[in-house]
Amino acid sequence: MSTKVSDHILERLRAWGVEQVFGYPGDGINGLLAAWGRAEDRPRFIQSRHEEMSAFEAVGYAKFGGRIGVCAATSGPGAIHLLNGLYDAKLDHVPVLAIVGQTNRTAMGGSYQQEVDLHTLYKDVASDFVETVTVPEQLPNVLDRAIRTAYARRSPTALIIPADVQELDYSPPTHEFKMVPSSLGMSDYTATPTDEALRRAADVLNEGDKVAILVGQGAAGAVAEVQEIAELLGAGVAKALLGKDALSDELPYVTGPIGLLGSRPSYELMRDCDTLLTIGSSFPYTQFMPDFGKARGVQIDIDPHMIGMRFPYEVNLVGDARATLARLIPLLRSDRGGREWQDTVCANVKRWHETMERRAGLSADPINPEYVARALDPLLPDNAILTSDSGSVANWYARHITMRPGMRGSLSGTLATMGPGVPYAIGAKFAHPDRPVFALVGDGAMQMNGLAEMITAAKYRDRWSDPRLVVGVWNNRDLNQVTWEMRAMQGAPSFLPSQEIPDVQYAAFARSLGLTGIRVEKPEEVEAGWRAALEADGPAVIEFLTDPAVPPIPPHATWEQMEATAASILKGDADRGSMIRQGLKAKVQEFLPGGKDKDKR
Ligand SMILES: Cc1ncc(C[n+]2csc(CCOP(=O)(O)OP(=O)(O)O)c2C)c(N)n1
Ligand SMILES: [Mg+2]
Repeated sequence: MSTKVSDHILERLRAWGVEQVFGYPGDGINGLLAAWGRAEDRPRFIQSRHEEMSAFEAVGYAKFGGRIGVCAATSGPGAIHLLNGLYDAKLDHVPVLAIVGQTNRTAMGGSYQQEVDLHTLYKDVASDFVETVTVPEQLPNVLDRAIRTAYARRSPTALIIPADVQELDYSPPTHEFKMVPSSLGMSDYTATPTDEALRRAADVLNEGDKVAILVGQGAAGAVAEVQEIAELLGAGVAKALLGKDALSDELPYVTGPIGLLGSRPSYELMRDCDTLLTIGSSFPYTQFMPDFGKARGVQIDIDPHMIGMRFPYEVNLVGDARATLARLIPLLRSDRGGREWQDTVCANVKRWHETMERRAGLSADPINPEYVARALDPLLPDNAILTSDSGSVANWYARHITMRPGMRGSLSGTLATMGPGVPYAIGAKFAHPDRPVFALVGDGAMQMNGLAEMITAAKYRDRWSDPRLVVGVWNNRDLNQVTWEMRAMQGAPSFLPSQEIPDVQYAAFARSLGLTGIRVEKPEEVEAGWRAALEADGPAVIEFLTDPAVPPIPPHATWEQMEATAASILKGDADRGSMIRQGLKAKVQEFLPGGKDKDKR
């Protein structure tokens, strides 16, 4: 039997170690689907409910698995549906390959059924590599390059394969003019800066008395080195959200998240430091970094395209975080004096944890959303993987979940799209079938994507050796993050037609799929609810009726404001009913996310 182009593609994916492709069928990839049948489903075809979910699953798989995620979709509408997930990969720097169909070559340019100019459509999202296969001899090169480029640039790449090309007999490139043969694989490699640049960086750091370190996902491979340099410099360490799992929250000098969803000690760390060392982060919000002129800066980043922005750094070290820190550390002086700066940071961190605990302990109507996250925190197994959706739940994930060594967590950090919570978790289950996975999701995101994707979780539950896939839903009947943003920025009352959402029976829906479904309506049932979800023998949805009146207070609110306003709002002192209708009183509005005091230090 001859090998068709489609057979060759699957064979080559297997040769690259690709174990599954997250996809959705359509006649634009019928040739490939037939090849999948001939190949006995190797790599395995994982069917979602929507191509955007396939892309998110590939992103989740790549984020947690540390290897390329592959997704596939038909021409036209299928390829269009992939886009948001591919942009998520692009903005968070994740290697993903998209394979999409196209109409037959004879129909191209004929305004044919489902014909979309995919090369143009994908030109931006897959700007590092997008190619249309028109003859068999382009393979394997274009596939190999798409994979190598995705790894090298940590970005999405795309192959467009017309339906009729998939059906052609495969013939490899020959040893001739205008042929481009290719080979498999590439070695690991390590980028490091020059000695001279390292010395300049060491000079800046050695002269600093109050050092702040900011880590992002690029620091994840350098845990020991980040700890060593933080201790050597007597520094505090703040974490961008994508770097939440890069360093343990149990270290006393780790100030936790930074930015609008961040912590007060991170805010103070940046406000009061005299030196900033950023490692593997392109955290975008300059206003949460030190004032210009107040602190000197050094940045370490693997990507010369991304370095040197956001803050006027004096030294921009291009290199792998671990290798660079290993060479930088010996250049730092070990005779630093007092530890007052780090002691202050540690005291602030302690105070923050106490404040957070008190905020979570306040009663609400019916359940305080902060408490839901806080109650889960101690129940999380050491090897837990967490995903968070976009929405107010990301605040609670950022502030109440304690990352311990070995735990993993991620969210759509840069695109901040709604909807990846559940599909990321499914991708994580395929990357680590033996680990428990938790998705923290708002009701809006659950209605947008999560509910349908529970069908996918039910379909594949038997593939996962650890049955635990716990989806927690904050059911506040509101698109709450935006409601608060409107109140803060526009001083506007909540515009109910856009903000209110229906109360859906998430747990009952899960049960209708044969999954565990738990609805928690009272605070005293929260902890037992989480425990029951953890003991389920398969995927579980646990929904909590939470109070939309709890504000996601930003980190620059003073300690007093944090305690007082939450308490007064929850007690009803702030005229809660009219607050919901008329927007917040000016006093509270002052420090809401984006409110008029946002830059006040
Ligand atoms: C695709 C997409 N659409 C809209 C938004 C804007 N947005 C950000 S958070 C949010 C509300 C999310 O609501 P929900 O999931 O219920 O979470 P909550 O904030 O209520 O906890 C919206 C609409 C977005 N980030 N992504
Ligand atoms: Mg909501």
